[in-house]
Amino acid sequence: MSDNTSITVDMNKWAQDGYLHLPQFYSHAFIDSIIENIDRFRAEAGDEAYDPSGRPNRVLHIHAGSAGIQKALLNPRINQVLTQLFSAKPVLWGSLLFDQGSEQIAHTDAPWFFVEPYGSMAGVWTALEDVHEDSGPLFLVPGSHQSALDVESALKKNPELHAEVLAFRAKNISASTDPACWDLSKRVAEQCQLEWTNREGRQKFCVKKGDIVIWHQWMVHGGSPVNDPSRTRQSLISHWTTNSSVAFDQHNYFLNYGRLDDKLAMPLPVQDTADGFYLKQKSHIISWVPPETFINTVETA
Ligand SMILES: O=C(O)CCC(=O)C(=O)O
Ligand SMILES: [Fe+2]
Repeated sequence: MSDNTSITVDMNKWAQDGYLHLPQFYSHAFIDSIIENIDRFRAEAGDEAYDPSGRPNRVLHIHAGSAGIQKALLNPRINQVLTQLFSAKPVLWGSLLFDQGSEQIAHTDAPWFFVEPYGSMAGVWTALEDVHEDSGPLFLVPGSHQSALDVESALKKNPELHAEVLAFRAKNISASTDPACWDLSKRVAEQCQLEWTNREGRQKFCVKKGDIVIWHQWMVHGGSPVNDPSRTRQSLISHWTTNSSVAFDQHNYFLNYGRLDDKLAMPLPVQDTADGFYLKQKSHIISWVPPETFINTVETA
């Protein structure tokens, strides 16, 4: 932990730009202790932690398999910052570890971690090393969080798909318990993705080891192209919500938009500990190929 001094965040900047870059939020010693825990996790996982060329694979929810990383993510400094941004207690939803640039297309996280009220979910990007401009830096579109997605408007651009969705909606059922509609929700997600893919106004973040970047639920963001594949871009991302947010899974988000009520809410497996709140998760080593969109998992077992 860097120190325990109190931090006051710039709420005006957060409201206007939808992100905060906090330089040297963590000391190098703190980051090095995270890296030691990552090395230990990979050593215990063995070959599975690496792709055939020997590159470290990505890890989804590494904190669930490493008590040291879990403690690091639930540290009091980030807790203090997120409590201010949310005006509520933060809950660690999940984490994502990258050894190299993600090259993830421009997207927002909100549909995959959909919570109400607006703004009660955020991503925190922690630089585990200095980011080189050719390594595929994180990019954000400042201010883009001000326009949350309107699924209905996006669907009106594809009348055939819209008609299929209206037929589903006529059934008046929850989409999360009806696997037969998941392909439809995926196609709606792909249609909605077009709203972000070519979004202009990107700002790249060639930040330093120990810096963090926090983005709002509706911030358009992604990974820039990796110009030099020999470079690493080690980063640990955590996604957060609050203990007073109401969550809905992505299928209901995409198909039952405009009528998400308590009956459709998704109970979150929130664990309440002395270090803070987190969702019960399992760690997964995932393939190197960049997924088209971030895949959300909630362990309900
Ligand atoms: O690190 C990146 O390149 C993007 C990561 C991202 O989109 C996320 O974790 O939500
Ligand atoms: Fe994302």
